[in-house]
Amino acid sequence: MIDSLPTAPPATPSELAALRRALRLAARGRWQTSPNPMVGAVLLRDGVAVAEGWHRRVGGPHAEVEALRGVADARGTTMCVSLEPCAHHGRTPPCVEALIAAGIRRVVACHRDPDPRVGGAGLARLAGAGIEVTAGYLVEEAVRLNWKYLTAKVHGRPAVTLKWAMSLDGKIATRGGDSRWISSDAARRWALELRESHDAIVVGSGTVLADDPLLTRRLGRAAGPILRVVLDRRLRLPSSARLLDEAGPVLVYAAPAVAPGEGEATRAEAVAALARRGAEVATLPAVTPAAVLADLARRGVQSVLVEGGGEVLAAFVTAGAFDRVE
Ligand code: AOF
Ligand code: ZN
Repeated sequence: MIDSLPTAPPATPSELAALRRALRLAARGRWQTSPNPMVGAVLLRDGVAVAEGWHRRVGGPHAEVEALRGVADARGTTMCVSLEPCAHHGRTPPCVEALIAAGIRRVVACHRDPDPRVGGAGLARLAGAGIEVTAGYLVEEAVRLNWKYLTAKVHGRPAVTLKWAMSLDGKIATRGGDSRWISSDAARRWALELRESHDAIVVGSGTVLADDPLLTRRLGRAAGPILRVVLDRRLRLPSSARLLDEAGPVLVYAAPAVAPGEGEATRAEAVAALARRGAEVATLPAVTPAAVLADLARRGVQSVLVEGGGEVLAAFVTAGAFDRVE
């Protein structure tokens, strides 16, 4: 759709600088915006910044609206924004209407929004209202910033990061099977940062049985607790697991009973015991990376950190179901 927009003068050096500033502002929303994107905006009058804003948290005003609030009269100004302005009624009204009503003269954006509710319609609506529109700047930087949001929107599944600690000889646990303490303090801190920046953490039940981990956030950056997901085909997760003591949602993916009647009573008991401890058990025909990611996407999860163990990591690698390895 960008291709069909009327041609407008390309971004000037001051507009490019404003976009760079907008990207830095956008990053301030880190930890608080998921599942929404990080977005920043700078308003220019005659090439000089007169207001700026960013999307602070999901559900809050969009970056463009925050910037508009900084001036009494926005007529004739240029809005430089790191993402195509939205055209839909979501948690907030469409930004394109606010921009048109404010009398903006020109909009410069990094790239199109792959959200199917926007998808070029925002830029088209602005152009249709006689506003100069140009896009396609600092795209690499903008994509790097919002890679989780963009992956989720473009592929219809959460963005996946695989993380493990490995010794120089390729081992992920000590001889005694301890996989918790083979890395340094600095590496463990980095691993905790990853928990702050992903919506969900995924482990296999083998890891829970071996390490009895908490899988919680500890750095206090993200707004709430992380969704803890246990892949547990045979429902082996004990209701005494320490992770069930911690506040925050726990989701267990299990396979159905093997054959009709077989182990149904013990299965129902295990489900009930986990439910009493606040965990939800979801049954999937097969507990595969693809099935798990599809279900998580339906639940609005935008990003997933897979922490192990070896079998779970191997399943995601074999399925090609990952975007990043840490
Ligand atoms: C944001 N912040 O600054 C911009 C967004 O649920 P809503 O109403 O907040 O809408 C979310 C969608 O709005 C998001 O998926 C994206 O398409 C669009 N733009 N979102 O959270 C912003 N500009
Ligand atoms: Zn918007």
